[in-house]
Amino acid sequence: THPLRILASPKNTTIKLRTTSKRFSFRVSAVSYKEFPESALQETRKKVLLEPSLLQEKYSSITGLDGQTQLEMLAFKSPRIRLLRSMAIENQTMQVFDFAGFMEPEFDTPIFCANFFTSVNMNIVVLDLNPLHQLSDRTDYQEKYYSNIMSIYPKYAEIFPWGGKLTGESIKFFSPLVMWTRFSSSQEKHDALFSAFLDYYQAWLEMTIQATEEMDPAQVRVNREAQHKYLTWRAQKDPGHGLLKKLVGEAKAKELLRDFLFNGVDELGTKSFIDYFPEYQTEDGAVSDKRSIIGRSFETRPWDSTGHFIG
Ligand code: BLA
Repeated sequence: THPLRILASPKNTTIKLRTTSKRFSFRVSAVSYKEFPESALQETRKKVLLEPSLLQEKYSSITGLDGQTQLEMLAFKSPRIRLLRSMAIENQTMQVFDFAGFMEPEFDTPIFCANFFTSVNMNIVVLDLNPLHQLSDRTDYQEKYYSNIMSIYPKYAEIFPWGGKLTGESIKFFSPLVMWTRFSSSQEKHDALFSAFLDYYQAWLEMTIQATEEMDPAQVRVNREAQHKYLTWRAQKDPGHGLLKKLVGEAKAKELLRDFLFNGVDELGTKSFIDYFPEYQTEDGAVSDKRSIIGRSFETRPWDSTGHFIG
C-alpha cells in the first residue's frame, strides 16, 4: 500500500527499503552501528529506570550539509546517570558511532566512552571506561573500579591489537582497559566489536548500579570538577571535530559539541580550557589550534595485563 524507495550504497552493501510509514534496513555486509545503541539501551532498561533527557527534544536527527549524511541522536538520563547519549552518523562512505555515559557528580564512577569511526576501508576504535580521576595519582581509584574487571580486555586483545601511536594527551583520559585499535572492515571484526561494546557497557552499567553515593560536599565538588575537566578537553580537542564541522558547518558542530556530545561543559564548572590545560595557551592568550602539544606517542600498549602503567 505504500510506495517503496530502494536506496543502495555504492557497493550494494546496504539495502534500505523506505515506505512512507516505516524504514527497513537489511545489512548485507556493510557496517552499520544502528543496533549498538539499541542493544545498550535495551540492557539498560532491564536494570535501570531510564527517562528521556531534555536534550532528546532538541536533538533527534540532523541531515548534513551534503543532503546525504544522517546524524541520529539519542539522550537519556536516570536518577544516577546524568546523561547517556548516542550519536550515529551515516552516509554512503562512512559511519560513526559515539556513545557516552556520564554520572551525576555524587558518583565517582568512570565515564563510558565508545567512539567508532568507519570509512570505506578503515576503522578507528576507542572503547573504554574513562577514569574520572587520573589513575597515576589515584591507585585507590584503579583498585576500586578496574582491578576486578581487567579480564575483559584480554578477550579482545588478539582481534583488536593496540592501534599504534596516538595523541599523547589522550592516554591520561584512558584506563588500562582501553581498546584502542584500527583495522580494515570485515564482518568478523564488526561482530567482535559489537560483542566488546556490550561487554564494556555491561561492566559500566554494573558499576553505576553498585556505586555508592558520595555524601561529602567536598568530594562531590572534586567529582564535578573532574567531569568538567574531561568535558572541557573533549569539547575542545576531540579528534572528530574536523569531520563534524565539515558535515554540519562550524556553528552547528560547536552547538552539538558543547550542548549535546559534551553537555555539562557550560554547566558543571566555570574553569576554562586554559585553566585546566595551560600548556595550550598561545602568546596572545588564546587556545592553540594544535590538537596536541606532546605529539604522538605510545607505539605499544602502555599497560601490562594487570593494568600497571609501563609507559
Ligand atoms: C581519530 N579518534 C581518533 C584517534 C583517537 C580518537 C585516539 C586517533 C588520532 C589521535 O591520536 O588523536 C578518539 N581520543 C579519542 C577519544 C578520546 C581521545 C574517544 O582522547 C577520549 C578521551 N571520531 C569520533 C567522532 C568522529 C570521529 C564523533 O568520535 C567524527 C564525527 C572521527 N576520529 C575521527 C577521525 C579520526 C579519528 C576522522 C582520524 C583523523 C585524525 O586522526 O585526525
